[in-house]
Amino acid sequence: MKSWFFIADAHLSEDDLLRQQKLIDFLESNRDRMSCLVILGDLFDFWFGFPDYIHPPYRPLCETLVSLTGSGIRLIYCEGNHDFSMGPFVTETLQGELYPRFATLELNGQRVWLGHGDGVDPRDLRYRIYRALLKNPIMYRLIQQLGPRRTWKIKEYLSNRSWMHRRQPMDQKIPPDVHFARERCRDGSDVVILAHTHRPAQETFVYNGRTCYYFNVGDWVEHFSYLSYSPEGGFVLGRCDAAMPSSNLPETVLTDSSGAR
Ligand SMILES: [Mn+2]
Repeated sequence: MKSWFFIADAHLSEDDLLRQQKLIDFLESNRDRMSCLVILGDLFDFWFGFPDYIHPPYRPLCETLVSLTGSGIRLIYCEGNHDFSMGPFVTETLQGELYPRFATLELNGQRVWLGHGDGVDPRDLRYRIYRALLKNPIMYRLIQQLGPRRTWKIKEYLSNRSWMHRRQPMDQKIPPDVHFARERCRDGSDVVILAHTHRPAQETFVYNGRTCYYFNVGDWVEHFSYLSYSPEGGFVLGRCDAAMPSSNLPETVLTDSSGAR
């Protein structure tokens, strides 16, 4: 039986050609045993969807994704906090399924809750306001008017705002993402899969004799981690150990390991 693969938070930008190639190599090397690819947001450091426009530095990975779905692999994309208006790019160009907030689906009899994992802390009011202001149809229409060139210029401004990089406080007994996952399990989910913290993680809870799991898929900035699922092997967190493709291009790796982006 083929496997599901879950990845997130590559935050690829114009300078990250080697990391982009490493992700392409990873996807290609697993293509034959992949039935579904789930991307839990922030694949690129900034995305705003324009009709028929793909930011040129992002094209190699986009071509790989098109080729995966073209060969019958299912693609699911949950938007992250760096993804805006992904609509037709995911559903038409990539032929995938888009979930702007979260997805629930059935996987081999288990109820799975999927989401990027931003906004899991109900006390983070500043982030909630930012999200409501930026991620809405009126703002999307205004940005559409600007066109790709001007929008990518303001990207630098946006991605340097602190609220784009809300960090999870580490001093809490139970981190907000774990607390959130436990609540979803209490609501009936068997498995909760998030990203956004950039830290691969795994927790097991038991509710009324029902064993529930929380996985954080980690990132492709520092950990090069992923989650896979097969009916025989269940859920397994993994890391891509392949070396970065060699090139004369300077390598740009973001090194912030302290929290979410
Ligand atoms: Mn994020």
